[in-house]
Amino acid sequence: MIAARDLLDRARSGDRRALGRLLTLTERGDAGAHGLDGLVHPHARGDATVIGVTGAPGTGKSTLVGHLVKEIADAGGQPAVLAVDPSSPLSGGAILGDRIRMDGVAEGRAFIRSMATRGHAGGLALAVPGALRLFEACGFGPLVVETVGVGQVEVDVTRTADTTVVMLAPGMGDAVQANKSGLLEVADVLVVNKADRPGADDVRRDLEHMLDLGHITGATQHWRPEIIMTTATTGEGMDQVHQAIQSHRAHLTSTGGLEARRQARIHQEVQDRIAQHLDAAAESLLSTQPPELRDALEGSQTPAAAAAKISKRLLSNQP
Ligand SMILES: Nc1nc2c(ncn2[C@@H]2O[C@H](COP(=O)(O)OP(=O)(O)O)[C@@H](O)[C@H]2O)c(=O)[nH]1
Ligand SMILES: [Mg+2]
Repeated sequence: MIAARDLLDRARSGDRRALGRLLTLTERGDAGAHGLDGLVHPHARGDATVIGVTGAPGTGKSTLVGHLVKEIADAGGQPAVLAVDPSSPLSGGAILGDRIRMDGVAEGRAFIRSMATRGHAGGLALAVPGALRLFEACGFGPLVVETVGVGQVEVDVTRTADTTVVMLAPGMGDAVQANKSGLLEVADVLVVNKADRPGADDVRRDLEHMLDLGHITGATQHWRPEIIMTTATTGEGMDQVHQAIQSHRAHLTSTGGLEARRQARIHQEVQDRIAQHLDAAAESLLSTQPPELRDALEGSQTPAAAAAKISKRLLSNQP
């Protein structure tokens, strides 16, 4: 095993295989053990733009991201993409398909990495910020994160992007449903993809209606997300998406929102890491078969009461 420091030096001088190996460490949750975080920190100040792209499976996220990174590269950026699809039972295969589809469009103009979270608790929440920092340390930016818009962790990941693009498409669950699941709440830019399909205008109308009625609220209440119709397969509307992302960023810059999002990102990661530490501590304490656990197992105490006592002990740091 080459030392993390050497790998990072190589990755920073453009060695993509070295970067790939560091991303694998991060994905497995092994970055801490190799001291990678500390090595990366001086090179990643959190200045890289982060763009989230989220939506139901099949709405066309990967296809759109492929075009988007081309727009970014044309404008002089060095895009990197993190594609996450933890919901897929066929993760490996589906993710590989994602990358091929994206790369086909992006024509090799971006560093694209797909991430499987291998099911470990909190894996995604911790691996994503680590990977983004690695990208930034290697000179990439803007950074694009594609996540499936289902589940709290995925929504949290996009909530902390500078700009979040939420994608819908006709026939992929309606706008009202997406709103109920909290997906629209994180939208800074709304994209109705598959404009070549029947029903796309209905989706747009529903969205307009919900925006008019103020039914889409949350972090974005001082910003009305633009609705853009796209056909990702042909690239139609991609320049408008890129434009809308830039307008949103300009808005954030002028209102101080950019700094707020950066802080939200750090806050979220600290919270997620605390949860991980507490989880590990609980597991290790339970493995010693404490009396409260035995009482709960024998039925002389409720699981809730046992948990409350053990937690108190854990948090007061008196094992
Ligand atoms: N008709 C049509 N199909 C599209 C469009 N965008 C994507 N697709 C197709 O929809 C499928 C899912 O696309 P993909 O980008 O993988 O969606 P993701 O799961 O959201 O990443 C693929 O077969 C795409 O070729 C579009 O604008 N119109
Ligand atoms: Mg995809």
